[in-house]
Amino acid sequence: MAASPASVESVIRPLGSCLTKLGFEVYPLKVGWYNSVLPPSLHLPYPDDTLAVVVLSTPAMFEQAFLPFLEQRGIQKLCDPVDQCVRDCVSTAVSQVRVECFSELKVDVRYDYELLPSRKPKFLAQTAAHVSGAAFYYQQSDVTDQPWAGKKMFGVCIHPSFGGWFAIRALLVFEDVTVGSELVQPAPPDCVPSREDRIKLLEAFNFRWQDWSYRDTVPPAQTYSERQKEYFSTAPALRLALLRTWGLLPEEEVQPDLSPDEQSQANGHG
Ligand code: B12
Repeated sequence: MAASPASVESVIRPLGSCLTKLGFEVYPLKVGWYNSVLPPSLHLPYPDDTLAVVVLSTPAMFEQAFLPFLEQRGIQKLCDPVDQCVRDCVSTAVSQVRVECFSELKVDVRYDYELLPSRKPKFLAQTAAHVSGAAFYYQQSDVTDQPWAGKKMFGVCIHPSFGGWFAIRALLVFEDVTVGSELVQPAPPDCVPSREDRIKLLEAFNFRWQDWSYRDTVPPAQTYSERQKEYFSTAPALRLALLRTWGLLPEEEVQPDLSPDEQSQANGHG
């Protein structure tokens, strides 16, 4: 393989400095950490020592990035507004890395809502968060002597500072950046160590996710603001109307510019 054009530090520093002030967090990982827990059909098609970065949105993203984005940029009507904002922030940050680091840097950016032609997610966000050390992924298999008798329970990541008040937005693979021994895999903090609490968490996430209670599994340093809660508990189809009632979406700024691909990207994940 050709020599790396950039070091881990030279990528992470500009990426972090752009995204942190907008309410995101970035965590580096090696592709091999991710691939080693997944079947080949879900592997990222890069060598194990390739640098990747997982991007999380914290509660502050809504006020620090999303509301200003609505005021400063026109949004496309049928494309999810938060997804548009995240794309804008991530693209700007990647451009900054290219400016500071290496203009030809190849970056494969994968968003949480994107699917492969096989209809599988482009990356498994929770697995990426766990292997990078960002947030422990509590899965059904992490509960001994399960009470659910054959039922499939979806797993959930818990962040040590924000509990469940965050989302996993993107995975960036820096295709030509090779990581050496300077990056040691951190274990994600196990904030829900007991069997009883893990059962409560998985039941809250699977049976009552709309009441937000799973998000308070650990005392959070910050939660979503009332405005952000109202936004994410509004059905996606009604969110533009809500933004208009807040005076954040003047009619004339809405651009009805839709490709079928963009239309299919709308989702409700907050
Ligand atoms: C499809 C999807 C859904 C579907 C199906 C859910 C599911 N988990 O399959 C539906 C529509 C039901 C759904 C609902 C919700 N979702 Co959803 N969803 C997704 C999405 C897009 C893909 C998940 C997926 O298909 N995974 C595939 C399955 C097979 O993966 P898996 O079960 O993890 O299995 C793998 C691991 O076990 C791994 N593995 C094996 N061994 C080991 C060992 C270790 C150590 C590790 C780490 C991994 C590992 O291998 C398996 C694959 O072979 C993700 C975003 C993304 N791109 O990942 C969001 C995501 C999981 N959803 C999320 C949320 C919040 C929700 C909702 C609360 C909705 C909302 N409004 O926010 C609800 C709640 C769930 C419920 N009670 O219904 C968040 C979860 C955040 C968190 N804290 O964990 C995510 C990550 C989106 C985000 N942007 O943050 N969702």
